[in-house]
Amino acid sequence: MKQNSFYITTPIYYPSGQPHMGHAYSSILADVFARFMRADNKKVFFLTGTDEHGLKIQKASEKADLEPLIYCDKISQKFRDLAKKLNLSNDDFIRTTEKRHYKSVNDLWKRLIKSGDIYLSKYKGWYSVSDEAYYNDDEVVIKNGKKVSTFSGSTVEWVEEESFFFKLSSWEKKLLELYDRNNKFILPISRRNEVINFVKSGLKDLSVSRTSFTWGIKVPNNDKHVIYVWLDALTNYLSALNYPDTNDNLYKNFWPASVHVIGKDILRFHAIYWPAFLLAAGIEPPNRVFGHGWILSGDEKMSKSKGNILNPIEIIDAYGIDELRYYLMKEVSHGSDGSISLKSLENCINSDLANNYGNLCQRIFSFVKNNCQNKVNKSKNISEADKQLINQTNELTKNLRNEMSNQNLNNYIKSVINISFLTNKYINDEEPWKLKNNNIEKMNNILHLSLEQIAKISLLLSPIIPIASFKVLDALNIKNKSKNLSFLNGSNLLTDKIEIKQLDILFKKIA
Ligand code: ME8
Repeated sequence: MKQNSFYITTPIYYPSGQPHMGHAYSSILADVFARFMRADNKKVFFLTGTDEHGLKIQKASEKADLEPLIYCDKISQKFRDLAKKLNLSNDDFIRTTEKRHYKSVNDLWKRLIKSGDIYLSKYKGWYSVSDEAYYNDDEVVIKNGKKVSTFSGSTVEWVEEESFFFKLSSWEKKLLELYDRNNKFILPISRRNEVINFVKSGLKDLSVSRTSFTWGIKVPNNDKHVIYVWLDALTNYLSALNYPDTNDNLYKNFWPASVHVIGKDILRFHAIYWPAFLLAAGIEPPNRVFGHGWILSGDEKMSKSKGNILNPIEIIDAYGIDELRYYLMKEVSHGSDGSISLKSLENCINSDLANNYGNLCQRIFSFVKNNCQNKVNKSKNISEADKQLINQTNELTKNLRNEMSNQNLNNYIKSVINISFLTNKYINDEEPWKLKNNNIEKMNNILHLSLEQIAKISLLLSPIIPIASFKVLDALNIKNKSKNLSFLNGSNLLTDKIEIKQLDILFKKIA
């Protein structure tokens, strides 16, 4: 695994409808990891995009009465706009209808033909257009008179057609070896077990082409067939690095991917099919697949077909992007499903952002402005209370890199917000306002340490709430080249004599 570079991806989204909160969640989660690694001085490549082929998109474009590509141009743009609105720091946005992607899918297909892993036969079985997935007989039940997948609940249809097959069955042992060799290939652990049990129960060969529709990448040398949309879509992770040019710097620096962030519904494709395709093609598999849970509305997965969508754009316009990012990252437990509501969003904004971190910044910045003309000096006399706060902070920060490299973002946020809480408590206990007239040196020291704490907390929060944190760091006059996490190695952020700027209100309390 490459130590100094970090390649992270979101799923590429189906442009079959409006972007919703589930998409926002996947994207923000990946963005937080990308921003953290960048702040920790790693070379980062962060990719998102749209997945534009297959029957689902063909049907959606027919419904909209548009040519598939024109339809995709339109909806893909909405996902690009969403990426901006979510303040994603993506380095690229890939579309599977781009030339570079065709080139890469063609190459992968040819390699799989060459290795003898693809053969022509006939598919007979169930297919779900909504999941773009094949299901076995024992994965299908009748519900309200319709055949549905037990896995996703979506309608399936019977398909019989000539098809190319990928020899998935012969990769069972190699996949189990991979999960064993890299025991964090699938996180969280509960999902790893789920996948291992599925593979152990036996894998069938996978149909990887279709003949009954045309909207896809044609099979090389047989244009009756289009390539199965998942084989096409997964390859986007390579196309963005200019594969098949394996001498390209992007490919050399960033493949294998560090982590594919995805929702649990598409785990099978990423944790089984994808590494099998790659192993068969002689390409190193990614280092990790992180399968997050679903955002629920009440008890149900939020989805267009269920009509229970909280629209991310409306929420951002009403509450702010940092606010939404913080809420989703803090409140949704990343391994499991999480219910969201406006009430809990408001509570979270008030308790953590307005009353805790925001209040900490505001009270110290205005005190320093009103009592010290924005200038503060550190002294050599460190009190017991100072030492205690410094030690507690060190204790809380020592595991943060580890938490992030294992995608334990909930623990990370808990620790950082706790540092803010402890700093507020330190200020309440030390009461610098009582020292204005009799101990300026001590008062300065309390303020200096509080500002140092604010700098650390802001840097640690910057992957999650970049806008607010950077406002604070700018007001602290921290130079761009120091806006990183090297302080985690034990150095101080602020010089002994500092001058700060005015800081406007960061988070308004919601009444
Ligand atoms: O699956 N909560 O695209 P997609 C959390 N094109 N996550 C959710 C969610 C919810 N309510 N609803 C959807 C695809 N998601 C494929 C990906 S990658 C090579 C191809 C997540 O637009 C879902 O789990 O249907 C998935 O990870 C992502 O949004 C994209 O969903």
